[in-house]
Amino acid sequence: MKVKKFTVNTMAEGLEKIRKDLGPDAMILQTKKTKKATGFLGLFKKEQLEIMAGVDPEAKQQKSDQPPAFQTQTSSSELENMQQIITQLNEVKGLMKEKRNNLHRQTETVPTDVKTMIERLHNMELPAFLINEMTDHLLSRWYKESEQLRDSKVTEWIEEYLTSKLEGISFGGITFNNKLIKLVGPTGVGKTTTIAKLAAEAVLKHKKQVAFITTDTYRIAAIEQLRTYADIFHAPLEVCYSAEDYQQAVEKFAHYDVIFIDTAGRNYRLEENIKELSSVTKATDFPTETFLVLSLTAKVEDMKEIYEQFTRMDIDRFLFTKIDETSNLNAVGEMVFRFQKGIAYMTNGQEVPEDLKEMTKEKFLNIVLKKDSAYV
Ligand SMILES: Nc1nc2c(ncn2[C@@H]2O[C@H](COP(=O)(O)OP(=O)(O)O)[C@@H](O)[C@H]2O)c(=O)[nH]1
Ligand SMILES: [Mg+2]
Repeated sequence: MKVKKFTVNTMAEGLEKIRKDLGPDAMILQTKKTKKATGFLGLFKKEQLEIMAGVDPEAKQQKSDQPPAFQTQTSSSELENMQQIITQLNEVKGLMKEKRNNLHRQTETVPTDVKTMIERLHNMELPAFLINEMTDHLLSRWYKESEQLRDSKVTEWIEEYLTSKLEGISFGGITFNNKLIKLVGPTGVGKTTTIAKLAAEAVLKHKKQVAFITTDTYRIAAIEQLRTYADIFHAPLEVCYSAEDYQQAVEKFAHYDVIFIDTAGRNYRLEENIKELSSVTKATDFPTETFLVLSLTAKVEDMKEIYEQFTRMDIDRFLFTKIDETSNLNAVGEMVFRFQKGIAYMTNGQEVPEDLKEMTKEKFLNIVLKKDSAYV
């Protein structure tokens, strides 16, 4: 048997050393307390532990499946030391508990501010990913600036953050930089009605010459609806059944300032319908702006799905309709922040041309922040 003496300060330290030196099969043979002189001229005596431990290499080979010797050889002084360790551990636990209580007290007193911020964010009913982002941002700003937060300050910080998120996202009405203005979206959202409103704005306000193209050849009534508007503006209309028709019509209207393109509302959950739409209204040499028209009476989950279906059409911006038919505009913020696309217009009624509101970043933020008279 190999035997060794260990002089240590605690039982835990002893067990560690024995295990390291003699391996896991070591047995404690004896423990005793000693006093060691420390300090200046050895005036102070420090209590230490002396542990005799050993290991039998042969026994290890014979009974390799027995539990470690530490568990079987427990002397009374060892028990006493174990008791000491347990007492020490309990002391540490007590300290930790006290610390936890202190921390708890701190969070209780500190953030009425933080509570205000988080409540504000949740009341805004923005998408969860944005609330999480904003909570992190506001908390770190609050820690850094350690400012006494008034409610107005919270609003200011939220506004600043959202404004920074909108950098590079374009809002506002038609610029007339693009000759082709294409409206796509599901059936009945108000594409044709909105085209009439946009054309009125172009003709009456900006004195532009306009022409119309429709690819909605599935319903006679849809063609007649657009023809009525075209007649009012003394503008030409071409009905296109194929990609060739479409190319020819665009070339025919090349000298007009703006060509409005109305598209069919079909079941866009069917991918082939989107494929067909994109192949008929293929890119031309003229710059085109494509608006995805969405009705605010739809559920936001459906809007997200529609957006995904229409990505093939290279959506530039949103155009939201029927704000007059809902009191819940949460979808507006959700769609813009999620898909990083701005809004050109919102429409708030069936009247042509008046029920059309151009959307600026400021107006959009007012909607998100739920300020009064946000969209007028
Ligand atoms: N309340 C309300 N109705 C609208 C608005 N825009 C369009 N509509 C109506 O929605 C219906 C469908 O419009 P239409 O332009 O034919 O939709 P399209 O199928 O997308 O071309 C019509 O009755 C429109 O008058 C709006 O902003 N508010
Ligand atoms: Mg239509």
